[in-house]
Amino acid sequence: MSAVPDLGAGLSVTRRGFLALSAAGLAAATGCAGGGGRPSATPGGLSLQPGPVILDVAGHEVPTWGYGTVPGPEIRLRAGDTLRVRLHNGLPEDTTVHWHGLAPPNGMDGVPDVTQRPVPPGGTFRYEFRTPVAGSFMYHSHVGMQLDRGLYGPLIVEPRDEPLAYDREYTLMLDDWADGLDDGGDHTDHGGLPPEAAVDGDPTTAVSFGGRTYPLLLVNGRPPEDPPVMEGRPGDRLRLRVMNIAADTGFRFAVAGHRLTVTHTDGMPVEPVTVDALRLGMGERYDVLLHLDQRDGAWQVGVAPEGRPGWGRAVLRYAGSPASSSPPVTAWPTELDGRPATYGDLLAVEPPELPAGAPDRVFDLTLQRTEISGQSYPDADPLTVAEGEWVRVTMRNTSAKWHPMHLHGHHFQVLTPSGRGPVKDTVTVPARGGAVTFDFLATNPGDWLFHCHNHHHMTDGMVRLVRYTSP
Ligand SMILES: [Cu+2]
Repeated sequence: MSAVPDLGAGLSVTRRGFLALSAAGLAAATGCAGGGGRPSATPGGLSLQPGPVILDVAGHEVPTWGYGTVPGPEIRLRAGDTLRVRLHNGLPEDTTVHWHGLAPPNGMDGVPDVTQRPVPPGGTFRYEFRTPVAGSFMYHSHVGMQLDRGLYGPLIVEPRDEPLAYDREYTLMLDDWADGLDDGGDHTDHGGLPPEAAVDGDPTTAVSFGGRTYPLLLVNGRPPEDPPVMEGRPGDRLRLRVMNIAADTGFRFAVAGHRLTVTHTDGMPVEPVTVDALRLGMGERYDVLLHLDQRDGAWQVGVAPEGRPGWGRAVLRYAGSPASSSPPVTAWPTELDGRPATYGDLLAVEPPELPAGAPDRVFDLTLQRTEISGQSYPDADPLTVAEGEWVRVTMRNTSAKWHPMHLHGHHFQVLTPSGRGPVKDTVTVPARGGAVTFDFLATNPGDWLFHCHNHHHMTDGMVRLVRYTSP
């Protein structure tokens, strides 16, 4: 058991601090100010040990599972490095680690019974693969609902030459948290809304991602009463890596008194666009630049769940501002009601090089309840592709829930009216007639999961395999 009394000011690292660590030859460094976990470095790489932990939720000790802390320690690499992690399973059940957003060789993808045998209690597994693509990623267990207990952490791959100028960066992992976490993580008995609860009003704005009750929303493992604090000086530019790791909750995110310049989604660069707010389905990430153009003060960083009650937050504090200036716990930044970034706003900087002509393979899928075109995994047909093909997937959502759909092992380009839609690995398909189309190049052979990142929907079978045929 390891106590996790303090994750400090969120996960932060200064440019200078990181560069110094890199110069010292460390393959990975954690930026947890205030004593969060650090992946223990061994001669062969890093060690991750999932096991029981105590999460301190505003003074309440909550027994749960984690990689030492919740979130787990930040893993930080540089593009082209090799990720080497030895997993030691300290849980009483099988586990694996999935590297969300990376495109490793199939055998390293961490999906139990698809890409590897699950690791039994007391067992070990060695993950090792190159990470050529920079970006903001996450790692998490891919067994059952283990992610929902806290088995997740941030994974940052730095570019060799950073094109963005900023003074300091913070990673914010947004999570929903149920009480009674010793019940196995399936929170269906807490009196939540029915799974397909009707949502009143305009269906294009009425958003429901999930149906369960999650009374607490956490930012970097901390409740709104004990928020992580980001600091900077007037004139600074902060880089925020905002990640939705929740099992069942979509979020809207905004910073009072400040606008957000989106530079990446799902780790992939986009033309900078300045907005009031972000909207993140589960599994999605946004990198934003935040210009500290106020003079002083402490500003609310609001995290509002979509389509259900609840509240999470962090605090942005200008250096030298007194602690007493913290905003009230529930202060609502008006920016949350402003214009959120939409996929249509985002223009890919590095779109995939698709050949001329038409896609080689087209899949038209319907998202209905928690089924994909009427099938429920594992009783579901694989989506068969061949290496080198240009594949197009269209998803039409007839259900009352938004479904954030995640493809393993590949990055895809979302089709938008601009013709230069963002490159992502997770895309939210709006409810009640919403549709999204994406294209990808089949360049990474294997059996890959394609699934809803609402983990309840996933465990209900909202999954297909993308299967490469043998030549
Ligand atoms: Cu779903």
